Amino acid sequence: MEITLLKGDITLQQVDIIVNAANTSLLGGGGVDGAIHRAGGSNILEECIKIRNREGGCAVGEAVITSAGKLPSKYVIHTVGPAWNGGNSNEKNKLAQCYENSLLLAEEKQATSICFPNISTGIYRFPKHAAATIAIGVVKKNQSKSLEEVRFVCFDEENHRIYKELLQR
Ligand code: AR6
Repeated sequence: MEITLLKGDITLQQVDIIVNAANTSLLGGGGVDGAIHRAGGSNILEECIKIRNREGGCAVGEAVITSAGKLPSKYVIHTVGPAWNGGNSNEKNKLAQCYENSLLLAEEKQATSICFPNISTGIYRFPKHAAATIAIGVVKKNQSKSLEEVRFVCFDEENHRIYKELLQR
């Protein structure tokens, strides 16, 4: 399994699965969540609403999967990162769970490629260096048999620089 890094827009990625940094309502929002729903069209939201009606939404650290609508990927995994609250509210474990549970769902779908955004580092204000360390740590430990590529897609320059540095070590 190869870990790759890209600075760009996750909605443009041609991979099996892209991951969305959603919220517990699954009803969309700003940031990457807004971009994915805008580019993917209403089918994604309709599937999210069905999951919400069935399961009451998605808890922090958990992940659910829908099709990808008009996006070039096959599926979207919606995971809910923790909002940063000073670091004493289990935020680090919850963020690790987002990556772990997304990778488990990807394995269930026998996906060969997946793209992650920098979950929680935007509106939820998780410190970027700590978030990147967690994300890379979980992906490196991952035992998936199907995945050939895990791509980190950074939207902002700062995250891209941090990932570049951490992945070069
Ligand atoms: N492609 C890749 N990354 C992106 C894109 C994009 N098109 N747009 C933004 N990012 P955020 P969070 C990056 O705020 O912190 C939403 O309202 C962005 O630069 O999207 O987990 C949800 O509904 C940042 O590095 O998600 C929740 O309410 C990263 O995506 C809440 O925001 C995550 O930033 C979740 O907050």
